[in-house]
Amino acid sequence: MTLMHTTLAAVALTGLALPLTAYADPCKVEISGNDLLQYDKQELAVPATCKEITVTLHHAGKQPREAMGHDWVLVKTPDLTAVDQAGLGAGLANNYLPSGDKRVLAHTKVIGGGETTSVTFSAAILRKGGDYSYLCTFPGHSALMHGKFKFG
Ligand SMILES: [Cu+2]
Repeated sequence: MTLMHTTLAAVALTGLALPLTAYADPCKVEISGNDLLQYDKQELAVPATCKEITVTLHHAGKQPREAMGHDWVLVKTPDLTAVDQAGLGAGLANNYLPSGDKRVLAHTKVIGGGETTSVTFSAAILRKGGDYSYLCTFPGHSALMHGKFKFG
């Protein structure tokens, strides 16, 4: 009888957990930046089965975007430094990104403390297992603010 009860309880708990995991869409990922030039994640990963990918960037700090702005920019890893350099002269009004630069695969705008933004892009631009990275193009940030983006 006791065993029976335990089994039923386990089934009930499992049943409860399933809908919760079902809601977590693996094609939607989140990352935060703070006032110490840090992202909270060194790596983001989405499965290659995703058709569309959404990245939500949250700025957990308090500094305004003019002083400690952050964005999230997706590039092929070999393009990281060049895109960062090209963005320097573009200015905050252009989110520190050169306009029409094909090396920029996806990007958010630059946000300040307490703000949240997101970008949704087609996964068709990515190759499964390709070498991708993300960075913050605010001047001086990318040395610390970058990470690997894994697709598939
Ligand atoms: Cu930044």
